[in-house]
Amino acid sequence: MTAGTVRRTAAQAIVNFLAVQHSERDGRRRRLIPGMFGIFGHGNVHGLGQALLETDAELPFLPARSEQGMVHVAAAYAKSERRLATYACASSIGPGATNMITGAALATVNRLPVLLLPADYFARRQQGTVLQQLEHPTGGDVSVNDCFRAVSRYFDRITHPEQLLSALPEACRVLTSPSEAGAVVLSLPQDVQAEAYDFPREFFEPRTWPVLRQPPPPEQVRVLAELIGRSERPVIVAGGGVVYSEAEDELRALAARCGIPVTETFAGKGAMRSRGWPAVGGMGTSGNPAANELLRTADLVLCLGTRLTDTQTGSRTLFQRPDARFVAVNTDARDAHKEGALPIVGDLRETLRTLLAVLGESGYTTQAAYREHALQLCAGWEEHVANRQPSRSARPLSQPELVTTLNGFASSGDIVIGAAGTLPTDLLRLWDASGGRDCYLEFGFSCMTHEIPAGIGARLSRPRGEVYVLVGDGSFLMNPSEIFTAVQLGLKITILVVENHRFQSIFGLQQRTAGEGDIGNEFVPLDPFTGRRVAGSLTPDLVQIARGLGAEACRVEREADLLEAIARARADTRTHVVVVAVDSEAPPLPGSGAWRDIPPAEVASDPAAARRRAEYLERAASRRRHP
Ligand SMILES: Cc1ncc(C[n+]2csc(CCOP(=O)(O)OP(=O)(O)O)c2C)c(N)n1
Repeated sequence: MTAGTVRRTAAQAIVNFLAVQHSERDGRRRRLIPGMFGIFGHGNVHGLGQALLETDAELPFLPARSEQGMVHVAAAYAKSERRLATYACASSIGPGATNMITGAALATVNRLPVLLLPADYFARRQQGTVLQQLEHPTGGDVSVNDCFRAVSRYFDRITHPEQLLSALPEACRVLTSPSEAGAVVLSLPQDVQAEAYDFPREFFEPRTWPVLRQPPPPEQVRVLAELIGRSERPVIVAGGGVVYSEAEDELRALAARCGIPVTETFAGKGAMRSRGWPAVGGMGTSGNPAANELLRTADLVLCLGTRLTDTQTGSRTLFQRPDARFVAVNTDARDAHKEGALPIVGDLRETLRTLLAVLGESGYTTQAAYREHALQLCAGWEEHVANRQPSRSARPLSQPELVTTLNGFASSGDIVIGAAGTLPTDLLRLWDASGGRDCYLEFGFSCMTHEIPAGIGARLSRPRGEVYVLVGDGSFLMNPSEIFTAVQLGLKITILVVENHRFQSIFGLQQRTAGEGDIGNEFVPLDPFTGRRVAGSLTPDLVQIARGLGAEACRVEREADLLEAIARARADTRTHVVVVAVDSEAPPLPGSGAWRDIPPAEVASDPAAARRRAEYLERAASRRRHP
């Protein structure tokens, strides 16, 4: 060891370095990586495992039941922390590593920072083929970890410990970059993890990464103010960027001052923190008809921090005015240019503050007739919602009734989580996020099994308030095992499983786009050789699964029993699972009026297929072609 250096293995250096990294925004400084989740195997127990033992909880280590699950935890934690902190996730080689790929994709799609540390095959290759190695036929340097390249914002393979001197700072830069955040992957060959190097001592000094609020170009903001000033029917689309940049107050101020209705995307759900004018609710295929009608006739669409995916834009059929102008404010230049928008690349909160200052001079507001029209549309939708309050009768609840019952019970500081299936739609439409009742919807990747670990991530970020996880029975059966993680770590969450005995969402899609028959969307017994339905029924006991994993669990059907179960859960410190047997034949909510492009077959034996195709072509023809 020379003066000014400290000898560390690559793995020890990673732990020492990560333990002293901080992020800072608006003068608030916090640990960037408060801990590491992981599952050990022969690929990392001797390396990262030894380093964690050696450094004695400098970086707290937390276990999970699946590698994918722990990435879900980290992503949800990052969302709850507004991207200012995340967890590291470590895996062994081979299957442990590839299990993290889905989580990496989810994080990158949703622009959420996660730091993944998959182990990799030996850099030196003296051992011959090792356990769990995929021998790539044409690339001697290719491992399964190269799959991460497609789903991450930064990937590096550390073949010498000293590479960490540049790789670790670069990883932190990307993790804290508002325009680049996503999965960051440092692939760690087994041998290199245990090899030592003389690192400069100052490399392990505490470091703070400023999360910069990039100011928007003032000229662009002036153009935006002019466009707003000339607009008769402006609508604001609030996306996840509003939440990430903590621009909720500015958004509300802009909407209120100018009389502009605000619609929310899945990621932006709750950005207005209120219900009723000027908040007009969720947009797009899963949104409400009032918000969609306003968008259909909008002459100016102000897109704030949104990726504008097909579920939002009705596969580009939603905005029907040929002269509609788009302006997009985003930290990501690609998003800012979508739909031919006037791009404003910059921090959302800064942009809105500048815009408010510019508009302040003009005194612009929309005309009373437009506001009245918007109010009436919203009132119509609200009436639908109000009429669907759960009846006090003895019949089983429908899923929308479950959502409104939970919403009524939730109080300030509580959060509800949804990700896949029909639940995100009902939450987007029905959940009233006013009064501090947060809602977190992951519908960028819409990944089944995200829900329960996301509850753990939210709980890690917010020690107080209830964390409600809403999950379908299909997603629950795909992987309920992180319940055990919540129990093991004493992180209380309350999971409500909607029992409808099928993949309701895809079953509905199947009927609309493919036809009748068994393709696995219903939980019914099937002949293994024909795939056809056989006599009998199937009722997996979800309560026993939950109890087996250590949770308190019960099954309810009626509103009174549901209320009793969630009151019991609230009063307890343990994780509860409430299986809600819903009436899946109950009439659904009225349609959103927005379409989504899922093309039925052009030729098929089913006589109904021709009609489906003709209807499809008609809707597709209304697709707007943007410059
Ligand atoms: C990992 C993953 N696999 C497949 C899908 C496609 N998919 C979307 S929703 C869904 C069914 C979800 O069923 P359930 O959780 O019971 O919710 P429901 O549709 O009944 O509301 C499927 C298979 C997905 N989103 N994620």
